[in-house]
Amino acid sequence: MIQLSKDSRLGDIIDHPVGHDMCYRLLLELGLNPLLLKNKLLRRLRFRTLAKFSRGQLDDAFMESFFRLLNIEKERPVNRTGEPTPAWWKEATIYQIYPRSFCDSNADGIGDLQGIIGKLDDLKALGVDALWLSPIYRSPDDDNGYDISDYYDIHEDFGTMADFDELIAELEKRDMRLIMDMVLNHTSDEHAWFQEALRDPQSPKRDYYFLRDVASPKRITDKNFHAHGHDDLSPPNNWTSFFRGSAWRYFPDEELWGLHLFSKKQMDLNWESEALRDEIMKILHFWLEKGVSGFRLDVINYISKAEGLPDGNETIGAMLSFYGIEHYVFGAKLNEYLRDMQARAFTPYRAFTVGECPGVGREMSKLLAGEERGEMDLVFSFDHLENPGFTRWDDYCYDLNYYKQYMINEQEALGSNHWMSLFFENHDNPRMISKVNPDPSVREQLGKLLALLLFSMRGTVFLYQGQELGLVNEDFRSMDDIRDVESLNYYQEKVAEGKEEQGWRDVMAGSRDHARTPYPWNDQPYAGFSSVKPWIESSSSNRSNHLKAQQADEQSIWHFYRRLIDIRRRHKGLVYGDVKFMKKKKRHYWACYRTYGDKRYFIEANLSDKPIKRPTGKPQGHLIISTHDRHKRTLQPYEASIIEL
Ligand code: ISL
Ligand code: CA
Repeated sequence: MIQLSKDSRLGDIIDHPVGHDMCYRLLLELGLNPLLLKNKLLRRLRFRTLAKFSRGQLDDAFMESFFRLLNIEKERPVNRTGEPTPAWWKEATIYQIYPRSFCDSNADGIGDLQGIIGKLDDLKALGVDALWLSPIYRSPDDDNGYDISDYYDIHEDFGTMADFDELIAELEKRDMRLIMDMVLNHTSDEHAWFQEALRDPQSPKRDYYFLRDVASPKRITDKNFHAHGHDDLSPPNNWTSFFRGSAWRYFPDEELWGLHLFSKKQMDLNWESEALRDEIMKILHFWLEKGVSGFRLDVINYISKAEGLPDGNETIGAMLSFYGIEHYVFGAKLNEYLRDMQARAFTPYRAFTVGECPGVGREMSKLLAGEERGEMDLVFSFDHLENPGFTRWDDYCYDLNYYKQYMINEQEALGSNHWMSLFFENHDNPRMISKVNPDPSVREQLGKLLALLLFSMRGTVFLYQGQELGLVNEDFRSMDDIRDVESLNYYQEKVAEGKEEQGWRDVMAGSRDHARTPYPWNDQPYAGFSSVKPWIESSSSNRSNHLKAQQADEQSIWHFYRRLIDIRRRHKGLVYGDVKFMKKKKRHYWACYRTYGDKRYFIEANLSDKPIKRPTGKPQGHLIISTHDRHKRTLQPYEASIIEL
């Protein structure tokens, strides 16, 4: 295997899986079109020539970090041809529930397990096959359950283990499955392991975390660190947290630094520890024994950190606004750790796994979830959620033409041994309709278009609660309405920089709370979510689009989703069929064929809010589903349909 270096041609770098995905991200970050990766002239350039034009940005230190990251990975993905192997999770529609905000059964303003159990018939009526629950384990809720303090117990706000067992049984009765959210990159600082590790220098648990003593010579580069009042001390390296500030928290009593990539109460676990990995296997077995069908693995690509925890590169840090990421985004032992879990926990139970992998793109996903790899089944990657040049905090209108280009790129480059996760929403992102076009008069049309685009591609569809109602972003009035630790910290940082107004605008654009407000069930107070004031409140526009009204209206977004799920169940060609896009360059026009055995489908859509001419004339065939009931020569704004040929 050749080592890549600054003398390599860009083409060779792009043909490397990590090189490809990193260059893709880099272009997005720079606001450039990722299609550039296919440019023949560019592919022939040597990296150092490119670096020369970067006005010193891509300096030697940058190149060293960049190529170190690339050269860790020695393997190349393989693309198989032929038909994909059938699997239940490829055909399934998986529905994500954010338990705090789904349904409150005991009038404390917080959603819970009995609330979910009471609504299973509605979910069955929609047609979903499996539920993915955001974490329901014991937690002090610094990050709403993504900070687990006991992996073997249910959060008291959500109920008891008996409620959980009842949920499993009720799901089984309805032929539905359960997928648990498993957070293994970090635990809460209140977890017994961490408490013991902190208190007792002799404890083997000390090795479960990254705890370092004060006598570290390195200086922090993060300007906000000083705002936290540790002026005289320096953390072990310059890594920063995704939730702002240094990634190191100082424990004054013990004179120790602890690493946390997320909030300061989410302490990173050290996977080098074999004893820790054994504990993790036990946890996985415990839930598999209870009858769960699989796991969504939280930030699983971050679990392998570079030896010695070296400083992050300044250029990469400045570019991504996170320092140190190159030292854990795709660590040297990641594949090994995943295979270990697969062999010891998932395979024996035939469990399904989807790994949440921020920063991982198409080619790295093939290494993490290729059928022959023995690691995971699926990956969530996020390169499609924002347009090039924008981040989640930016207030802009998402151009669906980028999504089209992204999907063409993905669907045409995957082998039959690869499978894609299809999603627009989750608990970490604003609502997709609002991102694309916040005009309330197009909400229904646009909601249906997005639904049809999801269900007509090759991959597994994941829905997030409320997406099937076409919910939109909230009109929060002030920071008092915001609950999320990420938004709160982000805003604090802006205030400290004297950019209060900017902070509020950014939070309104990107806050994760937009997706975390109560599910609207009916026209009762609080939309039937609870009989008391909920822990976070939603706007009247979302409350009025409640489930009950949509179930009563055959034309609603909810019925449109219900029909799509049903169609996908009856037409396996829409799941497994080969994908071929047409008229790729025609702006706003989406057209593709799906072929499976002797079945053929044509999917056509208008991605814009203006009518466009059908380039091919009116398609012939049997209309399976359409956002508009009559086919005309022009495609109406956001019109979309599936035709069986
Ligand atoms: O980009 C992000 C932070 O800047 C978020 O979208 C998110 O933190 C990231 O994708 C990782 O998400 C997962 O792990 C976090 C948790 O807060 C998220 O809710 C979870 O989905 C830490 O456990
Ligand atoms: Ca409750």
